[in-house]
Amino acid sequence: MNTTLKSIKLGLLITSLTVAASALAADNAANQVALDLKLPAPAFKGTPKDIQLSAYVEPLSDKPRPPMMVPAGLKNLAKGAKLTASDKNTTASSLEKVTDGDKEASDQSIIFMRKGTQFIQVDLGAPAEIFAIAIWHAHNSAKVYRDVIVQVADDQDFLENVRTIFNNDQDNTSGLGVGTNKEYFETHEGKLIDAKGVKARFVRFYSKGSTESALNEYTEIEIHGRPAK
Ligand SMILES: [Ca+2]
Ligand SMILES: [Ca+2]
Repeated sequence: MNTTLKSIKLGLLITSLTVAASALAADNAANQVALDLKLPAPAFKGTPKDIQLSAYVEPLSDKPRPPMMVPAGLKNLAKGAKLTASDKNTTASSLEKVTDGDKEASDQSIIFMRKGTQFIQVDLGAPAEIFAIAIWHAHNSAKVYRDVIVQVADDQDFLENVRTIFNNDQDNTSGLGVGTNKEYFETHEGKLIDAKGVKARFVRFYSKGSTESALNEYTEIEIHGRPAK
């Protein structure tokens, strides 16, 4: 084979590979849908009252959040998953409220955990691909939660293959590493985190009180994903 023929063949090969790759990308994009997130009614309006904020709080937006694109056919895997908490006074029946679908701002929709860094842990029962995580701590008033950290792991003790999906503990007061994500105001939209298809069975949701109280509040947690292949 002469050199010209070789380079023509190579050129054709590269062209067909490029065509195949862009067809695959188009196919993946075609299977993406906007995440279907059911939002509760907003409970407060307007500018937050005068509260002590850190230098890294996202300003409160007055526009709806743009939709997140995710693969079609995801389910909220947190629904019916086994829940545990670092605060051993948290009863099973109160933990159930975190995945009961009620995201309202009323007192009976919110559960409390003691002060300090506390977590709720979700056992999905089997490894899953996780694309979107939504958290509502409590949106009954304008407040900012401290040390919001979301980690996933392969084991319940969080020793194996621990990955941090979100961390806004920028001064590392919870000791899980310095976070680079921003603090944010709790609203009826909750916090939506892009988990990018991470594969894990266990998910932990940390917090360390808010600008309103040292206690930790939770209203609802959603984990949108699908069984891992
Ligand atoms: Ca709930
Ligand atoms: Ca902190």
